[in-house]
Amino acid sequence: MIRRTCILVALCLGLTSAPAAAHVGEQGPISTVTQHVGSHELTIRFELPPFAPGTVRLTFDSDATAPWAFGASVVPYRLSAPPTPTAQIVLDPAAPVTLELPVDQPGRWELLVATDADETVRIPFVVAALQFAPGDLQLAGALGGLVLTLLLGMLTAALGRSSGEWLARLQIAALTAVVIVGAQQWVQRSATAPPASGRPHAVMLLASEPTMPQAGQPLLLHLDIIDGATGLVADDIEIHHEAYMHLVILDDADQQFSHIHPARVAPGRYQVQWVPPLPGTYTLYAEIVRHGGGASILSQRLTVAGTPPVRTPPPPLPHSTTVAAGVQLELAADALRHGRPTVITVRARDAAGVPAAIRTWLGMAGHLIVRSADRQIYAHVHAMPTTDEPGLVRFVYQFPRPGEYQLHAQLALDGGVATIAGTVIVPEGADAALP
Ligand SMILES: [Cu+2]
Repeated sequence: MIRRTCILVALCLGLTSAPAAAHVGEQGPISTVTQHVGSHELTIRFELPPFAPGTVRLTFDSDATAPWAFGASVVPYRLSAPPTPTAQIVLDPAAPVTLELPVDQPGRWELLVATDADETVRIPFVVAALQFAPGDLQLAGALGGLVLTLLLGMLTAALGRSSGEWLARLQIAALTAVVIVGAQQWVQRSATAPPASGRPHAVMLLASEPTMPQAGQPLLLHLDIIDGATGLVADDIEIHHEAYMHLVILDDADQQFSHIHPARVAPGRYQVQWVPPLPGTYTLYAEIVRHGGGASILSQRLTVAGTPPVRTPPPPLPHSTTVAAGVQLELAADALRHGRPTVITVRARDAAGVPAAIRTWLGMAGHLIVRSADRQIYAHVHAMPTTDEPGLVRFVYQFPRPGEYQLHAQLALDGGVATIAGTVIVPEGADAALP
């Protein structure tokens, strides 16, 4: 009889079990996004409610060295900005501000950040709906049944009565149901997500204000991301390494390097203010990740009026330089060989020679940009996750072929982000040593 009960319970549960829910690529309940707004880098940490209605907790921080005021509002996706922002924020240097804003319905929303410069940045986020999967209800029902039958058993024992075989059968059935539904839930939740289907290539359109850039004059760069297959704006750019877009700008003379994060101002549209320091031709490398796709780098060229300087690549490795707060950085590489992994290191020491504290920036200890002198090869390398030495950051990169490369390594110190640049010549032959 008991065996029949168990089989019956198992069959009923098997017939009504639900398929595993598909995972959607949202940014998650807690995320951080960094964008350049006006002339400042603004970092916003999102803490989303588990469901709506609820409140979004936002923490703002910036690299501004003077108090900076802006407005913040949350609106349903693509709705216009309210006439006056919901909250006015004044950010003092090194003093993050936390704010809670209500969201009354599930779905897609946007955080609007409005600055004095008449610029509104829009950052989308998704608030989940409160819902139970059929498996959750089954599990709750089975657990409820088990608790009820156990209570009944205790009650009848307390009254000194015999519960008979029927209660034992009920308890076994409830226990069987809990085990089966629990196992189904575990299998469904631990199942790996199906492989991403990928996305067509994207195209980046570049426009500038003014249209004829001048050295030393502020320039507003407009970067539109277009789906390569349909020509529609690509509004599926995901936050990766705490930004929508990592924009690296290098000039042909190998004298200039910028790493900035354009702000999202409309679906598929990003903008950033930048001051070209010198005349000449620059390459803009925009790194993005589309939902369901991997990282891709889109590039564009930009010419700044005037006579370009003579090409002057940074010094050869190993190379040391002193940055903010007297910290000395040293950029070095082990044996340089093409087609094999090379370890590139940055060592940071304070003025007394003590290893300097290295902070996490954009989700990791350091970033390395590698570009070949002929501009055919470009790479964005991330620091190794762990290091056994304080004040040391390691990168591993495999130079694909011999030749000259320029390296720009960046890490965050207590005084801000520091950059060190150097040049390496990767020789012919597999085992050639550092020159
Ligand atoms: Cu970046």
